[in-house]
Amino acid sequence: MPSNKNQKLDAFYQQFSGEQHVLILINADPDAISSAMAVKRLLWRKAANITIAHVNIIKRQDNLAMIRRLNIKLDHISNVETQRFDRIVMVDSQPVHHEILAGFKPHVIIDHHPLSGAEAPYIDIRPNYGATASILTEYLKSAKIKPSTKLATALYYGIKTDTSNFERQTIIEDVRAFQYLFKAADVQLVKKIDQSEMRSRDLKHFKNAIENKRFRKGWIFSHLGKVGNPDICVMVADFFMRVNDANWIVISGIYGNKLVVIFRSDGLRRNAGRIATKSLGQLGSAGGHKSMARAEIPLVDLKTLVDPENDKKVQNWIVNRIRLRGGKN
Ligand SMILES: [Mn+2]
Repeated sequence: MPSNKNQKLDAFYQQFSGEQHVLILINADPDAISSAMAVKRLLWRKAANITIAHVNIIKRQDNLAMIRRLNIKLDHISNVETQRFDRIVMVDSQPVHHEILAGFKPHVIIDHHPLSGAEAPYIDIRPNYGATASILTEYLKSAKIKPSTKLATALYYGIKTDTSNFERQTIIEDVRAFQYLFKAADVQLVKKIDQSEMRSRDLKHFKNAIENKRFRKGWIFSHLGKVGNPDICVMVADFFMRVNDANWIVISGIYGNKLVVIFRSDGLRRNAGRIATKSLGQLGSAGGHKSMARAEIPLVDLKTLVDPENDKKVQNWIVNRIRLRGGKN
């Protein structure tokens, strides 16, 4: 594989010709979506048409917000006639990463996950990069393509999420790509997308959480009752962490046939993972680390101790259980 950036771009372009139908396959997340958009831009006027298809079901509200607000055209693989394509491109994934992807023989793979033995006429895998979007930003630069606001915003968000704001595996190339995109990206829109984790119907849980909370000596407990998605417990817990004099947050909810309990702490005093394990570990699964933990208890087991239908009793039961067994005083 050529090492020089322009040689790489040439070798990439050699895989395509003007009359081809190109299918870009992704496991959709912001890095994969934005990388696919960049490939589509690189192939503009260099292929007959280009379709981006995702193999996963997109559930995360922020990912859905990205697609909606940036007006990105994606199709689920089940709605795509895959036989009509001459060229398959995989970005941010390799065939072994997903059973649907495994059914394809890609002509091009561009990724930052460790090399899995994947083969293709053109492969560019850089496992030290924090995001595939950083790699594709370099391709755009080599091709002297100035990204549109939409593309720059998507790539910027891709790098931001995959590196978790540069808290995860990152190299200087990621920082450089990020800096380059910053000039063209709509940073305000990125902020809006990033914060679009909630649906309007989730708001009632916040209202109940605030009204029913027990707040004493830096501890906030709140049981949300039945929830349509356990993520709402995490969102409420993270929200309460913003309360200046709260050191410990314990938010619970009933999801399906389980009680889910989310722990958050400032991580300075006792260990959240240990408190979760000591207080609830015998009843189900529990664990975590210093500042974050989670426990899940099957309702069949909970029923022998407290009535799961009675939200007030469940909240009191959790408070007492943590006070007696978790070491809270
Ligand atoms: Mn990625």
